[in-house]
Amino acid sequence: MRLTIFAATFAFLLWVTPAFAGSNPDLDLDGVGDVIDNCSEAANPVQDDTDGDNCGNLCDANYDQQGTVGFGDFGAFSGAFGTTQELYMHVETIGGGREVGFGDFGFFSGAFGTNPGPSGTTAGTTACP
Ligand SMILES: [Ca+2]
Ligand SMILES: [Ca+2]
Ligand SMILES: [Ca+2]
Ligand SMILES: [Ca+2]
Repeated sequence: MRLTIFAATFAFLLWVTPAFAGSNPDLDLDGVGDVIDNCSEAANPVQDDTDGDNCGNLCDANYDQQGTVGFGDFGAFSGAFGTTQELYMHVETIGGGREVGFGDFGFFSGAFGTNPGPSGTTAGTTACP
């Protein structure tokens, strides 16, 4: 029974995904169309957005929502290193259960001095342009 439901769900997704993608391009190929993708240039099928600014965790190192990613954000990230706070996880982990680590720091350092995003859901906003 469970296998039947799984097979039916899988078949449905196979059927629905290309149809949806056709009307909504998916630049990062994560299955979430650009206009509803909270990180439109980073594959994040789970769409985690811990601080709720419509900019997904995978492209949002702007924790204080002020300007570009800066020293205030660095202080926050440093304090979260080694903890399990999802806000600071910039490498998607399906199922969770890990700590903020060097992979996340790699993203953070690359994002320093830049704006978060881009997000398909917040075009033109300050928090996630
Ligand atoms: Ca996408
Ligand atoms: Ca994405
Ligand atoms: Ca966010
Ligand atoms: Ca943010």
